[in-house]
Amino acid sequence: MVRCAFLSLAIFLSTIGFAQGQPNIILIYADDLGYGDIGVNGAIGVKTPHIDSLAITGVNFTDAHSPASTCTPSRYALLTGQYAFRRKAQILPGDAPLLIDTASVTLPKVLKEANYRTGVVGKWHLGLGNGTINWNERVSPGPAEVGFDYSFLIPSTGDRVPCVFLENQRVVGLEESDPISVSYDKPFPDIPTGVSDPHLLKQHTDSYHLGTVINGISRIGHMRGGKNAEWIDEDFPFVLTQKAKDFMAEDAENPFFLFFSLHDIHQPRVPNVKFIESSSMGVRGDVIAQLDWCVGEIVKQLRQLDIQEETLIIFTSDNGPVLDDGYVDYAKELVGEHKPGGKYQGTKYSPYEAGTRVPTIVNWPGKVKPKVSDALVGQVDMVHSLASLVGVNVSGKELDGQDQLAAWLGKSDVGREWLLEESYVMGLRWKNWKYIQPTEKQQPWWITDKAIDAGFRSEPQLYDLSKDSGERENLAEENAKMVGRLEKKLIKILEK
Ligand code: NG6
Ligand code: CA
Repeated sequence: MVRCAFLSLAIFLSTIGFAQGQPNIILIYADDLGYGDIGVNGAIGVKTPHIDSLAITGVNFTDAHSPASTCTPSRYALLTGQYAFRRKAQILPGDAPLLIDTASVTLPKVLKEANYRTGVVGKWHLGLGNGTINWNERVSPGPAEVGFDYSFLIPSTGDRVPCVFLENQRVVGLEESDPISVSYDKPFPDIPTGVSDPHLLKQHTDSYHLGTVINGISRIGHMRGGKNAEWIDEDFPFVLTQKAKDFMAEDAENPFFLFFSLHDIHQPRVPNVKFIESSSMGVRGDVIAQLDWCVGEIVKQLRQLDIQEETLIIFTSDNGPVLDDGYVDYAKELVGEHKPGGKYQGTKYSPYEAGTRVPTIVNWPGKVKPKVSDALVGQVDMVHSLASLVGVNVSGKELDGQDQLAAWLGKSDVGREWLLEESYVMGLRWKNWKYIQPTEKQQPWWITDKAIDAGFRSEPQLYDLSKDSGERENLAEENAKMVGRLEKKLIKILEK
């Protein structure tokens, strides 16, 4: 009897926990998914019914931004609430040290303070270790040292070595007799590369991705050993989704935070056979369908665990779309009328809107009312906004983010007054205006090689997005005063 009363008190308290604003939080982070790549935002080359359903029953944002137009800087800002340029952070190689200072505020640490169980499953790309990494022992510091109780990682990117999963910072399936070595310098003489053994390749690539061949795909960098631990790219959706589901089920009674960071739709785009030809756009469309399936599986698991009502899902992407990023998968040739960036100009790597304006959905049944929101929101505010949701105070800390919880939950249409769009050149939004800083520098040659316009101009650029969403007509010359104001604001942010 006493035990029974205790049990019902415990259940009552945990229900209160949920009711008071401590829902489970699942942050589904797609890779390189463009604004126009989902059905509700106008995709025509592929269907995304599961993502669309979250958007229709939640808030679908039209002006939500990743912090940067590339992966590492975006992820850094998302998890720390600080802009990545302050750490001079760019896309990291696969053997880079951990970028996040273990002493800094992080999203998982904030949520742990509110008694959340925290986990990350999928792409990391934030560096690991302190310098030289020994992949044959526990790799540290890593996710655990910045606040994740559990981690299952693609350590860097799908196109970089090492091509192995790390579970709680140890390589999965590693055999002692076959240790792993990684080199971003020289190839290992006895290990096939895309140059020495092109006949092994099932997808060709440009000259920047011709390192070690793993699973018929040459990568950036070189790797030797760990044969038994090598991943199979085609299995990513199943392996990662299962790990995510297991994490959710482990203790579904108490609040958890899951950062589900998918490989899709980054290159190499090698969909599982289940998804081949599920779009009209070749493999780039097929991996969007694959991504959509993963999202559907997460929702299915919430229903099975009977916790959908207590779960806040945020679905978004780390940067805008790119068709040709190096591997020869005919994304450009097969895209047809589909517009990966929607009506916006730009790509991954660029400061134009499509570089950072990404699909963004917030879904929380019963708590978040369905709507389309035009509020200007940015992922750099995730730490502050979720801290505010769960009642943890991060104000007074030297961070760049703001508490924009009301906008994120669709309760306010205002959002940010201004927003930094970090790229190789900096962009700044203020209301309907978009300013891009001039530079005398040339854009990196490997971007130029792909015919990508990364916005490098010696004169300032100013666009009025209310009339010119495609950023075609530079109004800087006739609006010198506005240019001056925005440049001043930008300098203030950069020099903070
Ligand atoms: C680039 C790589 C590209 C991709 C990107 C990272 C070259 C020429 N290109 O440097 O293949 O890996 O980095 O993508 O090396 S991101 O989405 O993780 O930022
Ligand atoms: Ca990316």
